[in-house]
Amino acid sequence: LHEYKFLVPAAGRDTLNMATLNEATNDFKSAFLKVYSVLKSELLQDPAFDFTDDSRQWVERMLDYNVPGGKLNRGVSVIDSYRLLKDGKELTEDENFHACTLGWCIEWLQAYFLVLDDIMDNSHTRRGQPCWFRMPKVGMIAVNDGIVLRNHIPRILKRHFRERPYYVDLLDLFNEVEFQTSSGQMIDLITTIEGEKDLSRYTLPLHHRIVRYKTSYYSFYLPVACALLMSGENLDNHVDVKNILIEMGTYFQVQDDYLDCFGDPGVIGKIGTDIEDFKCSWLVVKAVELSNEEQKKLLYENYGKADPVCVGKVKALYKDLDLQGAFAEYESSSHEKLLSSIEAHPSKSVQLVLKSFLGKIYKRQK
Ligand code: GPP
Ligand code: MG
Ligand code: MG
Ligand code: MG
Repeated sequence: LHEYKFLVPAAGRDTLNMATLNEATNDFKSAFLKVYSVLKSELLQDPAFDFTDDSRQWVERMLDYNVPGGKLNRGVSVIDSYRLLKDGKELTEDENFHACTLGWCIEWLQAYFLVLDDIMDNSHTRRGQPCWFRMPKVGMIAVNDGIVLRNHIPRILKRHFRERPYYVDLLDLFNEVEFQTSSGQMIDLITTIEGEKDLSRYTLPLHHRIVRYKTSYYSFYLPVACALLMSGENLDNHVDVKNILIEMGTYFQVQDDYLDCFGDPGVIGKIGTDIEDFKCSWLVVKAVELSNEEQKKLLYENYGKADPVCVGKVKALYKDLDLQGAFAEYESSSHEKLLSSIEAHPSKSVQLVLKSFLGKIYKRQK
């Protein structure tokens, strides 16, 4: 267990150069990945199911394909946040293992959402490889794999947190957040119903509502809420932190929408489908807002079509409208607003938690 220890003492961080920091982050990720192996082997020996060799192999391959291959930002944020809440004091091996375990529960949740989201969005690639449902022999078995991933979370929590005073709160937190995410996903999907497509409904308030629910709660609030629960905090006392994290999640999803069109697929690991899917993306909301009558007509005629020619016309319009410029403006003003709400928070350690999270995503390319 000693390998899970943090390699960079909090106090020394500012004086370290980027190379050392990156190295430390990599070492940390490899320690975090060791906890993944522990959790995976526990699940593969779960006494509640009589595994055959085939079924055990299926689950193992499915987990390795879908759980550990992302940026791991959400998972790692639990440990970072917990340490900051402990004023940078070194974590015990037990604290470190448990924070990593909660981090992995979030990564499991993310894997479950992504496996299903890629089916719903008819996507092709994810994390630089084909979407799971596109793999030979997988297809719609991926739907059940999503359900299996989802069910692993309470099994991990039960094994490692059952005896803790905040166990019920933890279960409740995961349930609440999953409900909010699936509700957000629902509004993301029902705005695109065939025959009811209407770009004039795509406004910033609708966009904000979709992304708040489908992304912010599970990606931003959940990691920090897990760290708060581990620190013995009552989440009812941290509504202000939650609100800042929700705004940060909105900013993150605007970046996701932007990268869907303007990102490098080689870097983001996925090929965008928002234009084809008639998604209420930040880009199309901005395009509707900035278009003249002629441009609006072009948008209405070409948005939401699978034909690459139509997609190309929409992308060309985005460039004509200088949505790259509009995004750069949004990015800096949103960053400033977030920083000032963070600095208004009374607790220095909470400020550090929020700033470190924001620092990880500001101007991200993937
Ligand atoms: C991201 O939307 C939202 C999710 C991954 C939540 C999915 C929720 C479910 C209940 C399945 P997105 O489609 O823009 O993400 P990406 O661009 O990564 O496909
Ligand atoms: Mg998607
Ligand atoms: Mg989606
Ligand atoms: Mg997206």
